[in-house]
Amino acid sequence: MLYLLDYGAGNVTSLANSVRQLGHTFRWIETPADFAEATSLIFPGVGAFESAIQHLARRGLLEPLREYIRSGKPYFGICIGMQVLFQSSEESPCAGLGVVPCRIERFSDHDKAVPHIGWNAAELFDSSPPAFYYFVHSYCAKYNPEKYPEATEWVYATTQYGQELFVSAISKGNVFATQFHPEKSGAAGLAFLDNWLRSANTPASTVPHVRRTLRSKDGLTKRIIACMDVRANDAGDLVVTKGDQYDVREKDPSATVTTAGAVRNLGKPMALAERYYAAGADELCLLNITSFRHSPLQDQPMLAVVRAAAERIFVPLTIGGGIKDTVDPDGTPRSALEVASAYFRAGADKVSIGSEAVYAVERLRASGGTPDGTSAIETIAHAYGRQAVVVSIDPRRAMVDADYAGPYADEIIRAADGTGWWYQCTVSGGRVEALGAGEILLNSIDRDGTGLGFDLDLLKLVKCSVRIPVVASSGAGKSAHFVQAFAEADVEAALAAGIFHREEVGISEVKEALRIANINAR
Ligand code: 1PR
Repeated sequence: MLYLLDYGAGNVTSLANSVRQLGHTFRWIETPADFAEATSLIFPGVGAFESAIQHLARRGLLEPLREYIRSGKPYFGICIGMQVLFQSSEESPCAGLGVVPCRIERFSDHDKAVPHIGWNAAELFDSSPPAFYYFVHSYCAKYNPEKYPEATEWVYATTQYGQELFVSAISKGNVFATQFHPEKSGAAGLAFLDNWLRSANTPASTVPHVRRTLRSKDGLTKRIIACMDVRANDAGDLVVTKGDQYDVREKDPSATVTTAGAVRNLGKPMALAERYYAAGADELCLLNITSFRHSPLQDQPMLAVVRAAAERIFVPLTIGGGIKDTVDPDGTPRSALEVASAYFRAGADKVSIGSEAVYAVERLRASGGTPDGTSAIETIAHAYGRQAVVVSIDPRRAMVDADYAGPYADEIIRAADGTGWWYQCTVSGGRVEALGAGEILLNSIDRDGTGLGFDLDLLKLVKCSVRIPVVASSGAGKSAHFVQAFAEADVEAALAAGIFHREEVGISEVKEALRIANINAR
C-alpha cells in the first residue's frame, strides 16, 4: 500500500489529487505504526526545514521515518521531503535525517531573485532529455563534488539557477527525491510521478556521474500567468469578471460617467481555468476581488472553486482576496492564517495578500521598522514558508505639476513630454519583502484592462528595489508587451487577464514570441 506523509504545511492536496489522477490509491500516515504497513511512501512538502523536522518529531514520526528508509522500502521525497534527507540546513539549527552526506544551503541573491520560483530544466543523469519542472524554494543542495565527494553518487539530476548549479533530484537504492514538484509540473510532472509509482519496487540502477559545468545562461523560464478576477454577479453566482481600471461593471454608453451596470461576466472560473491549463499557462491566479464573506470560512464558495481546480489542474494556483483576519457570520473570529490554511488545504499553492499588506506596512512604519510577527504576511510565511506568500500591490500614478516640491519630490518620474508622477504604494514593495513576502504581484490601476502594455516605469522601479520575484500585471494587449516586460524590466513572470479571456491572444502565441526574442519559455 502506498502511503503519503503530510507534515501539516503546504499543499499536499495536489499530490493526493495527482496520485488519484494517475489511478493509484493511497493512505495517509497517521501514526508511527503506519510505516510498517507502507510498501511505498511519498513525503511531499513545501515550507521550512525546521517546521518539517519539528512537526515529525512532535508526532513521533521522525525515528519511524528514519527506520522506514533504512528498511529498504521505496521512498520518494518532494522538495522539503528531499531536503530532510540531508545532514543539516543553513535554514535551521535542527539536524536532518543524515541519509545524504551534504548540507542544504541558501541560494545567493546577488545575481537573481530568491526564492527560485518557476519552471526550470532538470538535467537527469540517465538518458532522458532535460524537461521543465516547477520549483519553489530558497534553499537547495548545491552541486559541489569537491566539497561533498561522498554525495556525488546520490546526484540524479542537476539544475542551474543564475550562476549556481544545484542538485534537483537524488537517487540511490530505495531512496528517490526531487527538489521540484512533479505534482505541479503539468503533464511532464505527472509522467515523472507515474514512472516512479510503477517502478518504485524495482531497485534504481546506478547511473555514471558525469561532471556538470555552468552554462552562460540558466534554464529558468519566464512564467506566463493567466489571472481570473472572480466575484459574485448580481444573481449571486461566481463569475470571472474583468474591469477597466478596476471598474468591472458594464458601462452605459450614453452616460458620460460610469453607471451601475451589470457585473461583466467572462465565464465560469473552472471552465476558464481548464482552458488555460490546456493552453500551457505556467501558473493560474484566482483573485476573489470582492472578498465576499456571507458564508462561514469552511463554506466559502471560492474554496469550492479552488478544490475543483486543484483536482484537474496540475500547475501552481495562487489565490487572493480576503486573506486577512475576518469574522464568520456567526461571530466566530478567523485569523488570516486560518483563512490561508483553508485555501492551502483546498489545493492552493500560494496566497496573495492585498489590502492587508498595506496596513501591515503602515503598522511597520509606525513602529519604527521592527516587524512584530503578527501581520498576515508574517504568520503565513512562518507557517508555510515565504514562497507561499505573494503580495499584490495596486499602485496608481499620482500626477504632479512641473513645479511640484511636495513630500514625494524624490520619487517623481518624468516622461519626455514633461508630465510627472509618483506611484502611491511604491515604497510598500521593499517593506513587504522585509516582512516575509516571497513574491510581488504588481498591478497597475492605470493600465488595468487598457491593453496599452505593462507600466514599464513601475516594473523597473519595483524590480530594482527588491530581491524577490516580481510578477508584472495589468495592461497586456499583445505578445510584444510580454517580451518588453521581460527584456526591459527583467521581471520573473507576467500576468494577463482580458486578452486571454476574450481569446484575443493565445498563451502559445505569447510563448512563441518569447522564444523568437531568445527569452526562455516553457
Ligand atoms: O485586498 O487582499 O482582499 O485582495 C484583493 C485582490 O483583488 C487584490 O489582488 C487586488 O489587486 C484585486 N482587485 C481588487 N479589486 C479589483 C478590481 O478589478 N476591481 N482586481 C481587483 C485586480 C487586477 C488584475 C488584473 C490585471 C490584468 N485585478 O487581477 O487581472 O490588471 O488585467 P488585464 O490583463 O486585463 O489588463 P485583498
